[in-house]
Amino acid sequence: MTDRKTTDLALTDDAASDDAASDDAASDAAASDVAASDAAASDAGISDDVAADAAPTDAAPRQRKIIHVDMDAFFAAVEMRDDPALRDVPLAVGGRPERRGVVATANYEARRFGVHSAMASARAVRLCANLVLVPPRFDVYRAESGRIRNIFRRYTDLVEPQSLDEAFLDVTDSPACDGSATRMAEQIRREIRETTGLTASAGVAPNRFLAKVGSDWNKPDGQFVITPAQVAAFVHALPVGRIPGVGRVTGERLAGLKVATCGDLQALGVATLESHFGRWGKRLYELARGIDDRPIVPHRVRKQLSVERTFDEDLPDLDACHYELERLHGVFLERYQQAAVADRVRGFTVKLRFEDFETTTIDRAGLGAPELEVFAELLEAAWDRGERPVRLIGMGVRLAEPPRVPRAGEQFELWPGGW
Ligand code: TTP
Ligand code: MG
Ligand code: MG
Repeated sequence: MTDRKTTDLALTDDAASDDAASDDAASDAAASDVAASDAAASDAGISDDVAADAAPTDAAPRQRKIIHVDMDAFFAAVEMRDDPALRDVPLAVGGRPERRGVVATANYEARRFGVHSAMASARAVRLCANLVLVPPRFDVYRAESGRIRNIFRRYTDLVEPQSLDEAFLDVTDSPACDGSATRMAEQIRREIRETTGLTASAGVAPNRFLAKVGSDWNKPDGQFVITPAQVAAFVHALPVGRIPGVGRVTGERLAGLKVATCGDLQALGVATLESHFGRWGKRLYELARGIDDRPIVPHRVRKQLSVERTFDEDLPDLDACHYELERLHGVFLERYQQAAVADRVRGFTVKLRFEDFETTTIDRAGLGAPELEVFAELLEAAWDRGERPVRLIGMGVRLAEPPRVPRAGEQFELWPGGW
């Protein structure tokens, strides 16, 4: 373990950026339930006529196929993979109890004792006397996260990561697996297991909401498919607590309105729901009917990975540049390992900016490891172009697109009927 302060900070950061995290945290802090709901409502971007448009009629415009993939007990599973001694014990990853740490996650064994994410570690240790608590290793989780994202991108460009351990994929137009989203989800989970040694669960459905619910349905190491034909029956019986963003506070308010399932929720008009829950009420109205038109908004695929540094004082000669290049290389390697892009490297670059701001970049095609030697040669070539003091050095690798999964069948239907 390095510096506790840094680790705890990072832990907070990560939890804050995670939808699921804010929802879970609601069980400990009532106020965050409302925050989670608001967040869910405000990013909806739903136009006013959605409810009318998206009703499941024959005229429905186009049926999307969305997969939500979520790793099982992610941080804990990584720790169990890397240390056999942790495999058969109740395990939590988090901050130390005596430092007011919180649990980031717990393995399934520890969950049986009631240990869960966002719980104070001190409480977790009281609930489970044999609990083994290990500090998080974010660099490793980030690297694994990069590897699973590379797998997702083999299936579609429309990948929207939600946190380190989960992402939405819009595979409506993906030709993989003959267009079967069910088989894509199975294959993605298999590839994740083969690549990382970790298990993932998936939900397959016509929209984000149902795909997200689906990925939780058969956890761990399972998947659940909700076809368009099954949506109405599925939501009718779905407990409202399963709606992402509905935590303890909203759940209790709904219980006060005699609402336990989405079927019950359907009995309430949009005006009633808006009077109780504001904008979030409109969204609840739609979700209760299995309607969610929010698109999958992809993160751009990385085309290059580089680091650069501007110096307080210009570097006077080539020797000074070599010295700084070596230091920068250390920083670069750290980023490079976290990004998990080794199999996509297609070239190496060095950039120099001279004292007069003239900038030159040298790029050499090549595969393989980004060794210091390669960059040192490029540095010399770049230096020769200016031969004067240097104010900035940059170095990096050029990356290829992630390879696509080849089509399974010879024919690609644009509107495949099967799931
Ligand atoms: P989750 O996907 O919510 O949980 P999980 O993967 O541990 O377990 P599950 O099998 O139920 O999906 O979160 C992913 C990771 O994010 C989790 O391993 C640790 C981290 N995290 C936090 O740091 N704080 C939190 O409050 C939550 C919910 C997660
Ligand atoms: Mg998970
Ligand atoms: Mg998750």
